[in-house]
Amino acid sequence: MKVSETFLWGGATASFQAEGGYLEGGRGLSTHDYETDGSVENPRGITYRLPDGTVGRVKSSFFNPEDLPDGAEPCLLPDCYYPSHKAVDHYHHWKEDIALMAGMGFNVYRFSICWSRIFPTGEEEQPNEEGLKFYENMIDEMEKYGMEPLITIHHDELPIHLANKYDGWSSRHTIDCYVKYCRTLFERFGGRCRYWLTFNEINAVRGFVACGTHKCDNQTHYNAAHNMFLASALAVKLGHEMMPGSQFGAMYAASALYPATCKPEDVFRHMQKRRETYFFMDVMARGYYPSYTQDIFNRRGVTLETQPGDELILREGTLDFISFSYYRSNTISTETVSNVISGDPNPYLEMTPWGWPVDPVGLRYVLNEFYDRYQKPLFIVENGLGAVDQVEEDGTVQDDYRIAYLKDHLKEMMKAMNVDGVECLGYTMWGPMDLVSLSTGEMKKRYGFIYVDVDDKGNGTGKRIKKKSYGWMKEVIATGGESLWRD
Ligand code: BGP
Repeated sequence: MKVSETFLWGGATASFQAEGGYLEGGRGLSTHDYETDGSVENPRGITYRLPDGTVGRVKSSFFNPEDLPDGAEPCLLPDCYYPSHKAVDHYHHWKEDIALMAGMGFNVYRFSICWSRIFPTGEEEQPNEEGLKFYENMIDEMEKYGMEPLITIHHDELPIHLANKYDGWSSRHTIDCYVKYCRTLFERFGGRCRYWLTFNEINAVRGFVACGTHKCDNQTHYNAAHNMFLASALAVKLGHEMMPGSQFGAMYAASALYPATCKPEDVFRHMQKRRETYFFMDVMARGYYPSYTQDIFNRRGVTLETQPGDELILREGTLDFISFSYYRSNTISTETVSNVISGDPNPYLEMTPWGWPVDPVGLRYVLNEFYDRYQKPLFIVENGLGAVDQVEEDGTVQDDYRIAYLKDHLKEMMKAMNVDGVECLGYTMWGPMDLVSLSTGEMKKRYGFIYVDVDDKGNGTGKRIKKKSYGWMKEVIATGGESLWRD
């Protein structure tokens, strides 16, 4: 089996997990800049992170000046490490990182633009030229290697000013600021970027850092989601007008969902859970709220705040393709209390060190399910294994476990394309160079083909080292995936 020559092979990153340089180039502060590594307790006891027992959990976030101890300045707490401030310093290493990616044969690089680099508070009339130039330089460099950009406009972060002043996506004002931001990006990069993602993991984002909302209840969450749907639809419409031929997707956190047993109640519960999570993509891909919406809102006590004209906006800005992240599957029963992202274990599957079930067949399953459901091209924009890597005495990193994970997943992707007839535009592996974990803020949860010498507290040289998987992936790309089937 082989993929076509136009298939897009690459990697994906997010600005707050890779860039650092949080006070450089005229950048404003963003919601993630307030996340600590958990060494200081939040006086309100607010926790955004993973449940107890998760390795390396980050415990607290100072997101609001009133949460800070007396006299302390946001982002300047002594003895406290903020992972996004430095991350893996992609802000200064971008040339080297792009060259390393090109060395593997990537023809696409998915990265997110940091909104507060372009509009430091979100409300300026004019964009920050230094911020635009930073991304323009990256795109220039990528073009030299024949690597095209896949831009995530909003990857789980927004200017802190919009969060604190307007409660982020709770407010319709944030929609206007987002559309202005999009217009600026389309004007500047329009001719050079075919593929755009309006939002990252739309079904999983909620709460302060991702949505800028100070409350996390269902009412706030669904209202914020509605505003994001409108913002996405307006961006798609504007993008199509300004950039003929451009293609828009939004990103969905996919996990294959299975009923835990064949007990009819478990199967029915599983169907409800699927709808709760598909809901987000259904609205954005089809342009209207699905018939089962009211059932979800009734069960969750939500009354959506809409305005006349919203329906038309949603209808006019539907997505061109469906992109998603895939890391794991999940089982659902009437006993399931956790959400579908942090989910229940599956006795048939092994887990990663961070407790995520490894399920390559689940990738083929979701590819088929999405294609059946939406009949639009798909794009796998995140997949990979977070693992602890060891630099050997000879300076190598022997990450055979990562090779095994990727090999199994890529083979299932190819089966979905070649056997099942699914149209898949490309595959961007999460974190081609190691970066900060979203869920735990750690560096030791590494995904990359390229090791980055930075530890959980930001110490290290920042040196990049090719892991064993680097050469392996290069071969996969060069052979269009044929090498996966050799043995
Ligand atoms: C997705 C996010 C990414 C990324 C990835 C891996 O949810 O879109 O930003 O981080 O998950 O998750 P983690 O970093 O928690 O291992």
